[in-house]
Amino acid sequence: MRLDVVTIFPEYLDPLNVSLVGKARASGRLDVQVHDLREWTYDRHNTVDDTPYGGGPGMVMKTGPWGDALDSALADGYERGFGRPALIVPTPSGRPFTQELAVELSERPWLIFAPARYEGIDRRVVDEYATRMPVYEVSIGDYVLAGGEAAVLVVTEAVARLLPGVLGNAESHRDDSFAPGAMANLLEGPVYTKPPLWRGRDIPDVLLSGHHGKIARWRRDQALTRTSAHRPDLIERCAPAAFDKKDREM
Ligand code: 6GU
Repeated sequence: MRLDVVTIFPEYLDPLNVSLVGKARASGRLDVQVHDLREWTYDRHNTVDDTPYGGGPGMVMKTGPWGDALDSALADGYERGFGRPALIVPTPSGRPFTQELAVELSERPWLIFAPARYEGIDRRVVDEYATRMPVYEVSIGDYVLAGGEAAVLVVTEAVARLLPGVLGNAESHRDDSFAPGAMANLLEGPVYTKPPLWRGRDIPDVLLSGHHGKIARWRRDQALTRTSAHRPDLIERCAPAAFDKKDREM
């Protein structure tokens, strides 16, 4: 998969060299190209923003640098044969970024991120590229960040770990909170490892019992308890058939 990121803060994307995403790049499963938006400015001050039409506070990112930067990234990716690109625009007014969307994006060959600073990018940029490729405007939660770069890191990590060969063990996806299956829409419960006793705290007996059926049931109960406490909205979304008599007695 190829990722392009166009930003006025290229150093903000340095974490893409680290850990899982860094290893995916090193192994050739992920090609990441970070571009400095200011390379597509032609005035003495490398201006990327201007005052909003209609008035109001803040600044709006200008069409010119974005158009030239995106065209350049597109020309390079097409030349190298990456296939059909999709444009990802992180914005608090986007659709919620979910595991389902992460899976959809992970199946694409080429993602181009356009993280904005200030009050956002002139709308004509998104409208222009939407005539040429799918555009995803995504929000990573109900709070406001100073810019979209942190969201690029979030989306990239969620997507990269789904790429074939990036997580060592394919089973690692299976129990993910939000993964499809029997535990669909439930949050993961607690986990434990050695030593068996730490500061007077021991391990739940069932996990030492070797009884796989009981362990699976206990994990499901823990997931249900945790989900009820932290995300009751997720329980509402479960099919009634997902629960049995024992659940209803909890
Ligand atoms: Cl994607 N961008 C910004 N600036 N703020 C956000 C966001 C994105 N998602 C939640 N808040």
